[in-house]
Amino acid sequence: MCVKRGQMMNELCVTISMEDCFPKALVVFKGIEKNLSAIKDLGYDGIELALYRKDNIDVKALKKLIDEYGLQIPVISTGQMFTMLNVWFTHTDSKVREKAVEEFKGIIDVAAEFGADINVSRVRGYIDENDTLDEGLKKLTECLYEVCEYAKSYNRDILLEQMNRFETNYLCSVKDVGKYIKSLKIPNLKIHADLFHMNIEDVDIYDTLKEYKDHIGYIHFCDSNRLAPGKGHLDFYRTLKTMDEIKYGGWIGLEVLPEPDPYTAAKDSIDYLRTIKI
Ligand code: LER
Ligand code: MN
Repeated sequence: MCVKRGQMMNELCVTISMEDCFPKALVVFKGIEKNLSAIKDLGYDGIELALYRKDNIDVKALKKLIDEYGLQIPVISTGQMFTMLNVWFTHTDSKVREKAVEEFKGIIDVAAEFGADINVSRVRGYIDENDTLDEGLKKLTECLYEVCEYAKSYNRDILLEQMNRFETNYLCSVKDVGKYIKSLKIPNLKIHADLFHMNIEDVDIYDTLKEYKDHIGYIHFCDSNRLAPGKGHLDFYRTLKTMDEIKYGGWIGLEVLPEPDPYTAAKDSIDYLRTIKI
């Protein structure tokens, strides 16, 4: 559902994780209960929740809380599985890949409770030096088939995030992820675009969004330096205009550095986006 906000038509969520998450987790807020009130007051429609295991949260208690605040959880992200559990989908050891899939399915169970889709970012891993790109992609594909099939039973999408060359060594651009996803033809596997990575890897942000418009399931927003929109050199007017043209009606997730502090970063982000008239 789209909410009309000025002339911007997308719902906004902000990244958050539990207090005892990976210390360097790229989220705006740490600690769920203590931040929901501020997130609601700032005008966000929901939270993107970063988990690494299904038992990181008490589902019943969180459901009650987010209902009380009238917030939603459109996406659960899983990047910390890589750092906290040391498992990933392109690992050369099949036992580790199996463990990654099993843990990921647990997170899908949680996501289904909230009607959330599930992101695959750092948990996709990197192509090992002993594998060719094709061998690495085959490992990823096997895992994705399994988790997409599992998510299908809940009617949820899997969002495969592009990540720049300094964070992984394959599927770095939206174009790469888009071509790969189109070749697989898994209906509930979508592109998760991230403007920070697109700015580094894609030839043209706007043309690429247009080219892969039918496959984009979610978008991370931040500026060129990972700060709040408006603090770097990305053109958010053109980006939002393009999203309007391609009729992207999905969520935008604010994944910005918590600088100078989480509240200010979240406030600066939403305040700036609201000034843009498309
Ligand atoms: C990391 O750069 C990023 O964009 C995250 O969404 C992935 O964990
Ligand atoms: Mn991202």
